[in-house]
Amino acid sequence: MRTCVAALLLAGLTVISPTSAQSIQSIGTSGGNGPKGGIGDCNHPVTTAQAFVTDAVNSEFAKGRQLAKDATPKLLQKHPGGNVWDVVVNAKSGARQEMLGFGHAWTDSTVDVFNQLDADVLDKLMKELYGQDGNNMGLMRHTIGSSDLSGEQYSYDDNGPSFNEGSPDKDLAHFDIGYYGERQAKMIAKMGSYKSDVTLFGSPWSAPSWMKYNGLFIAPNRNVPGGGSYMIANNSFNIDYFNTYAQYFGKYVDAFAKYNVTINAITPQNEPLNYQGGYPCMYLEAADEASLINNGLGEEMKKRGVGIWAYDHNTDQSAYPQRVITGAPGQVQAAAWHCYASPANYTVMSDFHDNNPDIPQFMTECADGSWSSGPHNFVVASNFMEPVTNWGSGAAMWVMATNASYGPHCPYGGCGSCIGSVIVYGPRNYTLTNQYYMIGQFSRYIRRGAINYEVTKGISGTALTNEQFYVNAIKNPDGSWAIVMMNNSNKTQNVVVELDGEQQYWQATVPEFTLNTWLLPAKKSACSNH
Ligand SMILES: *[C@@H]1O[C@H](CO)[C@@H](O)[C@H](O)[C@H]1NC(C)=O
Ligand SMILES: *[C@@H]1O[C@H](CO)[C@@H](O)[C@H](O)[C@H]1NC(C)=O
Ligand SMILES: *[C@@H]1O[C@H](CO)[C@@H](O)[C@H](O)[C@H]1NC(C)=O
Ligand SMILES: *[C@@H]1O[C@H](CO)[C@@H](O)[C@H](O)[C@H]1NC(C)=O
Ligand SMILES: *[C@@H]1O[C@H](CO)[C@@H](O)[C@H](O)[C@H]1NC(C)=O
Ligand SMILES: *[C@@H]1O[C@H](CO)[C@@H](O)[C@H](O)[C@H]1NC(C)=O
Ligand SMILES: CC(=O)N[C@H]1CO[C@H](CO)[C@@H](O)[C@@H]1O
Repeated sequence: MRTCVAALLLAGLTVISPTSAQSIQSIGTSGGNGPKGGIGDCNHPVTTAQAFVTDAVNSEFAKGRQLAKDATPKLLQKHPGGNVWDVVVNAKSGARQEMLGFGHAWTDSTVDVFNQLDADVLDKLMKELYGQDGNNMGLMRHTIGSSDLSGEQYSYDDNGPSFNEGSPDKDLAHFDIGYYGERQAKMIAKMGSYKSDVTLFGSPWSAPSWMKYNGLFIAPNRNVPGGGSYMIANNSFNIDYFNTYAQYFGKYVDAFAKYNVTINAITPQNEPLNYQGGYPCMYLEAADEASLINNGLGEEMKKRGVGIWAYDHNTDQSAYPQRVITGAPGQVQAAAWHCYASPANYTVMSDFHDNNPDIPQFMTECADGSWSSGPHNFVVASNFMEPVTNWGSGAAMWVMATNASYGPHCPYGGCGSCIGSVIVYGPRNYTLTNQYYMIGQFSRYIRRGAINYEVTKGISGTALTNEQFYVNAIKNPDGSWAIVMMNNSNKTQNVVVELDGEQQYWQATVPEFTLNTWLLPAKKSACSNH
C-alpha cells in the first residue's frame, strides 16, 4: 500500500473570475421517451410567486409540512424597513455556475424493494420520484456491481464461486453483469419513461477481487468477514490490470446500453481512499486513478461518450481530484465530493474551482440514517446548499430506498442504518420519508441549465452548524428565481429578498426549523416565445 495523498496545490494558478460560469453542456442525459424539464423552463414558466415549505422533522414517518404551500412572497417597490431579515442576491453581476440537478442513488437495496411492489404501486412511486408533479430528480448515481447496500457481494466478473473467490480472467471472457446487474439495468431503464433528462453516473465499490493485491487470498469460509477482499490488508488495485479494468468499464457501459440504459459518466472508484474491510471497498491512489485513465479508461469512455468524474470522496483530502487532473490532463469531466469528513468543508470546492474554472463539481454522496437524533434534521439542506454556494452543479443523496430494517445490505459492514427517501413494507405499502420532501425542495424547482447567483447578504453561519440561516439563489431557464432558504433556528423570520439589479424586493415569512423555496416570476421572461 502506498502512502496517502500528498498535498500538491498548484500555487500561482489561481484564476480570479467570480462570474466565469463552468458549463454542464458536455454532460449527457440517460434518455428514454419520458418528458423533459419542468417548473422554471420555457414550457413550464413560473407566472406567479409561490412558496413551499418542509419542516425539518427527524422522522422516517414524517409529519408536519411537506412541500406545503407557504405564505406567498409579496413584491414591493422598495425596501419596507423595520425589523426584517435581509437577503441580497447579486442579480446584476453575480452569475456563477450552471446547474444540472439533484437526486439520489440506485442501489441493489432500492431495486430489491422496488421489485416487491405491485406494478401500479411502482408506477405511482416512479411518478413521485421522477415525474413533473413529483420530485423530478435530474441527477442519479448507481452502483457498478455491489455496494454495502447490496444483500450479496459481487462484481461483473468474479470468475469464481463468489466475489472474493475468483481466479484471474485477464481477457474478461467471463464478464457478465449477472442476475443483480440485469435486475438493476431493467429497473433503471424504467426511469426514462418518467423523465428522459436525468444524468446517470455509475460508481464501483471495488474491482473484481482478482484485480486486487489481496484478491487471491481464499477465505476458509466466504461468509466470514476477514476473508479475501473483505480484508483491509492489501485491499488495493493491482496495477497489472489497468487496461483490463478499462475494458471492464467499457463492457459495463455496453451491457447497460443493451437494456436501454445510457450511462453518462462514471467515477473510477467510489471512495478511493477507503479500504476498510467488511464490504466491497478498494484503495486507489490518485496517481493510480490517473494511470487507469491514461491506460485505457479515458479512451474507452471517450469512445462511448461517457464522462469521467474524479475522486468521489470526502472534502478532507481535497488535493486528490487535482492530482488526477494533472496526471490525466483533458480527460476528467468533473470532480465529485462526499459529505463525510467531520465536518465536511465545502470551501475546498471553491478552491478547486479557482484552479479549474471549467470543470463542474458535484456532491455525489451523503447519507442520512437512523443515527440522526434530535427533533430537527437538516442533513439534505446542509449538504446540498453549501456545495451549490461553492460552485457545485448538483448533489445526490445516497441510498434511495430500503426495506424496514434498512436493507438489504452487506451483512459484514458498511451502512446498516442508512435511511433513503422510500421505505417499502409490502407490495402495496411504502412510505416517503422526510428526506424525500427535503430533496424535493431542490429537485422540483431548480432546472437543468439554471444559473446559481451570488448571495451577498443574508447568510448567517455555515450550513454545517446549528443556529443559522442559509440561502441559495438560482435563476431558472425561464428567467424566474428559485430562492431556497434554510432557517435552522427556533424563530420565524420576516424575510426580504432583494434582487439587486432587478430593483425588486420580495417579502414573506420563513418559519422556524424549515427549508423554504420561493419561486419568483421573471421580471422579463427569458423565453423567446413569451
Ligand atoms: C500483502 O502484500 C505483501 C507485500 O506484497 C505480501 O507480502 C503479503 O503476503 C500480502 N498479504 C496478503 C494477505 O495478500
Ligand atoms: C430498447 O428500446 C428499443 C427501442 O425503443 C426497443 O425496441 C427494445 O425492445 C428495448 N430493449 C430493451 C431490452 O428494453
Ligand atoms: C476549510 O477549508 C479552507 C480552505 O478552503 C480552510 O481555509 C479552512 O480553514 C477550512 N475550515 C475548517 C473548519 O477546517
Ligand atoms: C430486509 O432485507 C433483509 C435482507 O433481505 C432481510 O434479512 C430483512 O428481514 C428485511 N427486513 C424486512 C423488515 O423486511
Ligand atoms: C404498512 O406497513 C406498516 C409497517 O408494517 C404498518 O404499520 C402499516 O399499517 C401498513 N400500512 C398499510 C396501509 O398497510
Ligand atoms: C429559541 O432559542 C433561544 C436560544 O437558544 C432560546 O433562548 C429561546 O428560549 C428559544 N425560544 C423558543 C420559543 O424556543
Ligand atoms: C431569518 C432567520 O430566522 N434567521 C435566524 C436563523 O438563525 C440565526 C441563528 O440563530 C438567527 O441569528 C437568525 O435570526
